[in-house]
This record gives sequence, C-alpha cells and structure tokens, in this order.
Amino acid sequence: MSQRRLTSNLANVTEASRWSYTFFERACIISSQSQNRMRQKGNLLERTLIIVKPDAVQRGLTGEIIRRFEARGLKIIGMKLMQVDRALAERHYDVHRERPFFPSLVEYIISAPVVVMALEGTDAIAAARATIGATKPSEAAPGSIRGDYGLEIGRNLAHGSDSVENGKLEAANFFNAAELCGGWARDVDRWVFE
Ligand code: DAT
Ligand code: MG
Repeated sequence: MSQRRLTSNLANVTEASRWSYTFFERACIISSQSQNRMRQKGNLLERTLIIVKPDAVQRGLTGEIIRRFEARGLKIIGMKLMQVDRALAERHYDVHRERPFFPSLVEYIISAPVVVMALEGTDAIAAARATIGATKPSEAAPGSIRGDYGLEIGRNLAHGSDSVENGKLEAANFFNAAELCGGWARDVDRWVFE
C-alpha cells in the first residue's frame, strides 16, 4: 500500500470528518463546563473507532468488550451492529492493501456482523489500544482483551484506531454525523476527567 494512495483515500473522508465535527458541535448538547475544564488542564479529547470483530460478536463477547471500555472511562459517542461491506472493509484496511494477509483480513471482517463504536476521551487512542492488547493475541498481555480471549492474529477480537488523525477519519468512515453525539454531557465526567 503506497503512502500516496493512503493519502488520497484519506483526503476523501477528511471533508466528511470535518463536517461531522461541525454537526455535533451544533446538534448535541455539550457540557461547556466540562469541555472548558479539560482545555484548562491541557487535555484534549481524542476520538477512536473500535470494532468488535466478527469472532467476538459470534462468541458472545460483545458485552464484555464494551464493558471494558466503559469501565475505563471512555465515553461512547456512537454505536451500532452492522455487516461491513467489502468496499468499507477495503477502505478501512487500505494501509495494509499490499500485505499478503490483506485478502483474508477483508474476508474476516465482512464474514459476519460487527459492533462498531466511536469512543471519546483524553488519551483515547493509547488507552483503547492498551485495553485491546498487542496485535498477536499470543503475545498480548493478560488483562487485555486479546490477551484474555484470543490466540490467533486472524481472530484478534477488536480493532482500535492507531493515531488521533486515524481516529477521526475511521469514525467518519463508519458513522454519519447524525449517528454521533460527541461531547455529550455525561454526569460522571468530572469523576473521570480532571
Ligand atoms: P492492530 O489491529 O493491532 O492495529 P495492524 O493495524 O498492524 O494491527 O493490522 C491490522 C490487522 O491485520 C490486525 O488486527 C490483524 C491483521 N494482521 C496484521 N499483521 C498481520 C500478519 N503479520 N499476519 C496476519 N494478519 C495480520
Ligand atoms: Mg491497526
């Protein structure tokens, strides 16, 4: 997968992503008090896309996986059960297009329904990836989702975005603006965020 192709594909969704931010800021009720508190401390919200992959849904682990992110303090701003189509799967994994495992990766993610979530929080990218664990479940730390429930790389249960930029782009790939409610005022926010 060339960097050029990735950049051009990402450019296509940048506009949608920007629009979705504008939309939620207008459409959702945001706690300006908690937003200001986070900015004062220099902590900026990050957004990450989580996919509860087909194996996890089939194995009845959806609730357990959602529970872990919620308990961590990450805020759910969008969630749905869906069957990913080939075009979306190929766009999502475009960075891996030239890798030998790309075809099986796409077949796996489109093989059965997934649950997708957009999560928001301070350090959401790193926190969610730590909760998910290393790519190879056999090397993932016990206590992580992959370390507790997985064995093989091709059945590794969950996806989490790997950068702030990809978090925004991937969330916009899977959710339209009306499906997201970023920055909603969760009553416990002041006990999770400083
Ligand atoms: P992660 O899902 O931990 O972010 P990644 O982005 O490098 O990992 O790869 C995306 C998915 O592709 C990963 O969850 C499983 C699959 N994959 C990665 N490397 C692989 C490999 N060497 N062999 C088979 N599948 C692989
Ligand atoms: Mg990745």
